[in-house]
Amino acid sequence: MVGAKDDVRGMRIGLSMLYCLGRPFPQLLTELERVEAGCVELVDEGGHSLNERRVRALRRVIEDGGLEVTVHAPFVDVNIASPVPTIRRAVLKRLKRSMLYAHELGSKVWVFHPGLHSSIAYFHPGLDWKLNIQSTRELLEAAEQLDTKIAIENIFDPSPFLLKSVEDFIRFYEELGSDAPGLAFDIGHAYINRQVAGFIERLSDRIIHIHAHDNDGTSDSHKGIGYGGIDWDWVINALKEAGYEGFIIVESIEGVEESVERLKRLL
Ligand SMILES: [Mn+2]
Repeated sequence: MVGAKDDVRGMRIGLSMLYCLGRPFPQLLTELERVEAGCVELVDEGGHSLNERRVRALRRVIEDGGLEVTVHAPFVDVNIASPVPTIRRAVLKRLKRSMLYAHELGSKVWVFHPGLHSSIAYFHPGLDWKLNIQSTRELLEAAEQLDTKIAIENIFDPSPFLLKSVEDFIRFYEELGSDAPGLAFDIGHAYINRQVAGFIERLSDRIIHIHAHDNDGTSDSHKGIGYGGIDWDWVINALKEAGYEGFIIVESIEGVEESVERLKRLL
């Protein structure tokens, strides 16, 4: 295991490497060497997809920098609620491999997206919801074996994702009970849904991870903190009052250094 101790309390800023996903992998390593945050979220996708060799290279940089790490699971063409059994099996296999790499990196949290409604959802009401629950249980089982914390992220409306609103998550957690993944609360997505306060008020006990990025309330533009309509003073205070302890990962794709600085000042 690499990275710092688990028992650090309070809110800590991290930086998602999403902003440099378009750059070649060696540049990710260079970028990690100069990150001004104690934690980084690696994106296991596209040109930065994890493999054994990359995990070894990343471990060296992470250890040298004394960085804490979280991992964002693959998300391209990933639908854990796919009604096609071969696809769902392939998706879960890919996700479990990602979870294993995350474990090897000493990742504190592994974040994944909920399943999506398929184009045959109309003909099989409830099937996608059921498969989403089933796959989540399977991922939880894998996570328990690795002793890894996993968190499912809220997406925004309109989109075919199964978990977007506060109400979706309340139903999801009612069905799963205590054996459930944590909530990776994405503030930018919740803002598009007009439910930032709702998530904090009604689901704060489930939030174990946070993504922070800004937008104008209509499109998921992942702007820098302060470049959209989100009232960050209010959000950070509400999270403090709710007793949130964990990472708050800047997931902007522009102005990332400034965003990290702005959030640091608010904590
Ligand atoms: Mn996010």
